Amino acid sequence: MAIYRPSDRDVGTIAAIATPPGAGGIGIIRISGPDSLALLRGLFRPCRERALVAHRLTYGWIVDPTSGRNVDEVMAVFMPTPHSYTREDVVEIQCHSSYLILQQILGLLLAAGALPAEPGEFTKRAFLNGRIDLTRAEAVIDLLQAQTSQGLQIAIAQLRGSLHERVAAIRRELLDVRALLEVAIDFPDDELEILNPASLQGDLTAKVIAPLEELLRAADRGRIYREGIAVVILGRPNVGKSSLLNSLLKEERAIVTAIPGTTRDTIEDFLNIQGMPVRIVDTAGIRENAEAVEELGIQRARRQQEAADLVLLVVDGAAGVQPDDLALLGSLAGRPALLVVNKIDLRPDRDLAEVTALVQGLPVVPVSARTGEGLPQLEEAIFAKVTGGDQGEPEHHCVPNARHRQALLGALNNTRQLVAALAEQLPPDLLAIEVHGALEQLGEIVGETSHEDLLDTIFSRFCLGK
Ligand SMILES: Nc1nc2c(ncn2[C@@H]2O[C@H](COP(=O)(O)OP(=O)(O)O)[C@@H](O)[C@H]2O)c(=O)[nH]1
Ligand SMILES: [Mg+2]
Repeated sequence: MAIYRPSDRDVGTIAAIATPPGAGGIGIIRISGPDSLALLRGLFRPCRERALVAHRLTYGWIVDPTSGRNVDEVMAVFMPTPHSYTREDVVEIQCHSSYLILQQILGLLLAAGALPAEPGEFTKRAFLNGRIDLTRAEAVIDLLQAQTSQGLQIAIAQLRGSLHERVAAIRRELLDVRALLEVAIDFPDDELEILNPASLQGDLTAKVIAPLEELLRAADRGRIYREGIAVVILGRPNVGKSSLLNSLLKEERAIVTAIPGTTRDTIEDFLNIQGMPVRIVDTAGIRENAEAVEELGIQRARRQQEAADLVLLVVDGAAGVQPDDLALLGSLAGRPALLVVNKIDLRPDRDLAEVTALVQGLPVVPVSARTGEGLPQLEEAIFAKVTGGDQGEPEHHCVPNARHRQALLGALNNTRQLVAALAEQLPPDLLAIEVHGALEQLGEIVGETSHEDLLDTIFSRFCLGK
């Protein structure tokens, strides 16, 4: 794997439409690179002479330089390096948001020599030019994709550098240790005096191991806010699975009929439960002797069940628990699940003790998908089940993602080895290998030692113009 080296492309001038497609009030075209201002001047006719003061909007017209035709009435702004999103010369043109106008202006820019920007290329340049580290670049994507306000707060905190600062503090400690080891390697006679292994072990534990462990705990605790969870609704046909999905989403998402076997595919949507993004999936009712198409749906339901963080097993409270329900229960094989007793509006006097006894230990939640009764309790039960009662939101909203977590674990591992090696009084050049390993891992998080394919993976998740 090669360390990323900027290419010729990275120093060219790029342009893209930065606003989402469709008619709207304003559409923005963004240009970044050394030729930005020249490109703008080539097609912009400001309405006043003393125009294009840095960071000030200027009113004028975009004019096709070959035909002299007016393209659109716009506002343009020039943001010279280094005070811009990418740290390069940046121009933004605000025009009327019509697909045709945006395409025409972009076309004129490309004809004049701009390169079409790739998804995420503006943010990638901000990273390559050192304005933001990799955790902040990733926060930009998280910001755009956040499903809940908690997810958004985590992204904002990371964009403000919360994770970067913590990782940087740990790295500084390790750099000090590395410097110390280098001196010890140069002066082998005074090695013990220089290193003072006992005090070094204490420092490493307090200033490296403990903060790493804390970040890893935060990653585990905050994961559900960052990534969300998948909840799958499972049950026999006609128990009210699709009705339950619809009433949780408060919309008619899935088709509901009195005919068993209507839902043949899986249907899913997002739900916000106390800040946790929940992907909720309705499945085909599972029964024996289904015909071919329905059987395909049933197989999908089983696959969804295997991938779920939580299963809602729905039974018909009016009909009572049936042998097929118990068979489904058996197939869950100890996976996290809740038993939802639906249609309690039909049997309001129903005693649930009998059901509770049958399902041994599974939490039982009575609801009516028709009247909405019990749904708030169901949401609470879902939340309690996946958070395991630990409702604390991540402190400081600093939540490392899966990629960071991997690197933090690696760094922790190296540091533990280092402490063990110090205890065994191994020679400093061996100790230095562990320090190097830990620094390398932490460097990956902030992007100082990032490999080309890692950067490609990260920035390709962006949309165009970002
Ligand atoms: N009375 C009552 N009927 C319900 C309730 N939930 C669903 N139903 C009815 O049960 C039938 C099957 O519902 P559906 O959601 O399609 O079940 P699915 O096959 O499990 O997806 C429909 O006629 C629904 O109107 C409920 O809470 N109360
Ligand atoms: Mg259904």
